[in-house]
Amino acid sequence: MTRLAQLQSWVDQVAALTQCDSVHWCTGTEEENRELIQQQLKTGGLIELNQETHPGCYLHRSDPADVARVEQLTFVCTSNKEDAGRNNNWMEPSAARARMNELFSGCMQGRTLYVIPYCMGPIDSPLSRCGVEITDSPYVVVNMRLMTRMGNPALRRIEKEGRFVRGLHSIGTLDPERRFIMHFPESLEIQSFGSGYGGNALLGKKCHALRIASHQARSEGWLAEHMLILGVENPQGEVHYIAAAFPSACGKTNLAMLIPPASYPGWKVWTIGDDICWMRLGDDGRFWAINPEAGFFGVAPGTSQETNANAMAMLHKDTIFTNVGLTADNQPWWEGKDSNRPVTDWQGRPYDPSKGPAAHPNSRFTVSSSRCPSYSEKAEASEGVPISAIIFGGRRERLVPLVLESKSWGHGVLLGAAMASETTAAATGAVGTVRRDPMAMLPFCGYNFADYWTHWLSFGQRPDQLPKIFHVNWFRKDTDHSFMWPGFGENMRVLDWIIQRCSGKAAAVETAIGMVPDQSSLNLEGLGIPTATLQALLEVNTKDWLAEMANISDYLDSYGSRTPAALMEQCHRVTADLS
Ligand code: OXD
Ligand code: MN
Repeated sequence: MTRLAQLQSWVDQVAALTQCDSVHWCTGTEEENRELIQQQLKTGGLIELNQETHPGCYLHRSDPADVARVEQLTFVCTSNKEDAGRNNNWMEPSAARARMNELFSGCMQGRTLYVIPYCMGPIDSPLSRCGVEITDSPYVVVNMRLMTRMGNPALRRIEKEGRFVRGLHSIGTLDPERRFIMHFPESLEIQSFGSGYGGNALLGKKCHALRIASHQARSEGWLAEHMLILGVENPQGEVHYIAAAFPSACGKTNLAMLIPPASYPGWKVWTIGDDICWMRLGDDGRFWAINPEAGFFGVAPGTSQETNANAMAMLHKDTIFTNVGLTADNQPWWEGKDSNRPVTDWQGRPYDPSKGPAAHPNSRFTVSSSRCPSYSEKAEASEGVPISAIIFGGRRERLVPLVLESKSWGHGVLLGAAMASETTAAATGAVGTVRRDPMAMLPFCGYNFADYWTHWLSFGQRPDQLPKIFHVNWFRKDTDHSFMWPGFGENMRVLDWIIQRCSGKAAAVETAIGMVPDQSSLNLEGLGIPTATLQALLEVNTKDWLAEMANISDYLDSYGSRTPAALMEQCHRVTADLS
């Protein structure tokens, strides 16, 4: 129940349409959470894990055909098709509504309808935005409680503001043929049917905090980005905040929780967020950023003591695992975790390596941010944190140097717009093919990319205080297909160079595609990396880059007349400098 008439009447309307058995308004309390977990243990929606080693931890096994985001079934429904852009699937809003109404009609018979009021961002922050998700999935409720500030405090803010994103979700019958994720950014609405997978079902995350929020951010003059936020503290206690965009499953969570190597005594990395960043220009001309989420929905495979000790420390308590394997003593297990042996795979079958991995490659953990040892108290600050540097990055086996600094804001926007990466298991479809993924927002930008680049360029007016923009590539391989850069904690060396560049300290060499480290300015102490490898990591191959720039130019041009001329000019300038 709420005293906000528009919210109450929407809930009543949805209850009538879906013919649910009962309506439950989520309060977000411990007691409610316990009850929902007990109920799912009874129905099999959750499986209890070893409570001695993993108190408060549970496993969810999804339908085997519902394990990732479905980009081909995700739509942005703007009244004008051009406003959605060729980066989105589009459906005319009234046609989309009619289609969804049919699917939602009677779909909650025999089920409880849960109303989840939530706030994206600290509850008292002017940068935060609220939403209400209606769902018939108790798994969604317990995950939303970890991922957002959910329940009574959010409802109070919604009642005060009177404005909220309306998200309607039903798992339906989980039939892939009857599955759609629809966004109506002009009316701040989301409708998702037929999937229980995180990115399709936890509507606060990709649907609200990226697709709807990016659209809203453009009209209100801010940015909603697919970026982690971290703080690097030096031994003098100064902290620089960095926001970094990488496509899904390229190590954002690991970078956000980086532990500096032994060669950085007294340094510390603080985690603000691992996936989404909302930022706006402050009166001081700097970007101030918040993490709209309150939890991590991280990829499990590959997470280990060596790759992410902070994550490992938070995953033995109060965590929901989705689609991981199990050991004989009922502990969660995934490829790369440790030397334990799984006995059951993610589908609950006896583990048989010839049938594939024990954990699904996109298996996940959901856990509250507060459980992370490196979580920064600044993540709760209503004003956010000031951003010194923005990093773009992709997974590229060849061509792209380890690190590159843009020559200007406009050039930095080009670095972001030209991003490309080899695809991963976070979305359905082929894995390992290179695709352009501007600002890592290809699956998430809620409007035409050409307008989005114009919006990014519009901030370039007061360049003195803006963050510097960089591009990194941790994933270069040599001719033997071995990684050339050690990655993980050693990425601290690149962060160090970036921060030094922001403070005007480290040296750099100017190339046509941007500034690269002078070989002596990158701290390689104790790394034992051969000089030839370092040279290869920083090399700019003119012939290959001319081909890359031609490809980038065609890509940007493919967005038609809305592509900003200033961006094409940046592209032509780099090409001319290479020639
Ligand atoms: C995610 C994704 O789940 O990007 O964060 O797919
Ligand atoms: Mn993501």
